[in-house]
Amino acid sequence: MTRLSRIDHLPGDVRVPAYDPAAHGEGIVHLGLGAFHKAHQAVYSDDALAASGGDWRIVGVSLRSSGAVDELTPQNGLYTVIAAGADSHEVRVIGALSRALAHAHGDAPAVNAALAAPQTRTVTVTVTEKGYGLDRASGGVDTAHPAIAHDLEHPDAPVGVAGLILRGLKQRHAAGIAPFTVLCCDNLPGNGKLLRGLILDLAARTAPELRDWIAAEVAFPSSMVDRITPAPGPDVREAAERALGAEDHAAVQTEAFSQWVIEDRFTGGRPEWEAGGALFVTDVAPYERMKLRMLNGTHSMLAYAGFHSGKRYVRDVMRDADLAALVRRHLSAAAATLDPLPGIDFEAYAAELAARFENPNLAHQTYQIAMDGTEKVPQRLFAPALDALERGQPTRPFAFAVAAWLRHCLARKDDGEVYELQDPRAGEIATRLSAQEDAPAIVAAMFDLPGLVPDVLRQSDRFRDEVTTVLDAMLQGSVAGAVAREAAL
Ligand code: CS2
Repeated sequence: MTRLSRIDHLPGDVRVPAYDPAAHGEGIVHLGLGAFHKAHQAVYSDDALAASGGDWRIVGVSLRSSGAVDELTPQNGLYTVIAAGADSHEVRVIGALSRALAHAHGDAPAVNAALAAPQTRTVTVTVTEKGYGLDRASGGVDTAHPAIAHDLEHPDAPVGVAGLILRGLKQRHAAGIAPFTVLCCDNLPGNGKLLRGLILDLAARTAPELRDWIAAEVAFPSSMVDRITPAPGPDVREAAERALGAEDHAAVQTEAFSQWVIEDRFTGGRPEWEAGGALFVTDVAPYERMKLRMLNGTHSMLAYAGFHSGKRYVRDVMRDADLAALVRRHLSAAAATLDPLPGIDFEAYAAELAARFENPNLAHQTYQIAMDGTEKVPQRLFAPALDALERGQPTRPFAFAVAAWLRHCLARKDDGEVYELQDPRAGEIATRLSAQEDAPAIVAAMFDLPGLVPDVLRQSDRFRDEVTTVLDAMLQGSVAGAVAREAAL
């Protein structure tokens, strides 16, 4: 069977770019060429290219692996996005990606050249929360993060996001080329501001002469990104092959829903992402808070509680009456911590989220969402718990979710089966928990992880008691039993 590499001769029901990809130059460098970028920002760029053209194609960069490049290069950057709604199905080939580069596999010079090139006006980033090397307490770099540690030593041969962006800016400054705009697309609160703080701190340490110029000239808009995109399995590739009549090693499957809310601060122009439905606003923070607390917070809760109740996929969790009731409880508790957002009805948003989680056509593994808890729970669970505490609202739903996360940190199921705890702090967690058997000791050991739990929560007897009570029920009985009891409260 032939391999996807051109957009003519595809079956009529496959949507193809409504423009000639080769007729458009590059304008964006994207760092973190994973499934989410391919299903989200690249699709908006495809819509923008179709609507208003411009030289806005994307140079996609994989920082560590070469997989995406091996998949995409023989396909001229083309790949399929299968958008599977509960009752909709769209197969679409995306043409926005002009090249794929593997930074750690021989393409470092090409990445460097793309970041320095005058036509690169925007750098977008999706490297997941743990990819940045951010010290959340200081807002600067985490010097223990491997990429940061490397880039502090070798600022002229960086391997991490911050180092690459900084070196790109440095070269542009030296050549008198305007800086690019840096657009963070990861699920972090105030993500633009966080990335700006990271780059400014790295600059202060390795290129102090640039710090003030970056602070004054480089825009770091924040953005809220949303599209549930499971890590693709072999079934996705097979489905694409059936639809295209050609092999596609880079196909991704995602949901029909998609949302992108972006702070409109771009110094070198931008694609007309509105054509794909992006919303440009002056302040993204309330949208981010809503999404992180309602979608992602609930996702984390259902992933931990669901995984330990024997549910492989999110859709299975939603078919369990007790777990589904806890999902609804968490959604409303999270909504209650938010200030009103004009034009948004949180109840309707919650109903829409529950329906998205129920999507029978998406195989989203609870184990996948459960990874990297230490990077996720602060903004997803601790932040709303803190607000709930201050507002005199119930904190129990957040305490339940935190207890389920702690249960997950034990790296074994109720039946004794062990699994890998995927978390950048997994080693530290294993050491802390190795000698702990009972709930109060586990809570104490984990609440004392440096820089993780906000002081007010750590010192709240109420919150600690709630977490301990739930964890104790999970350990004395079972997670499924604790879920049933919780749902009956
Ligand atoms: C999920 C997110 O894996 C996770 O932690 O909560 O990836 C979620 O699917 C996306 O943010 C949806 O936009």
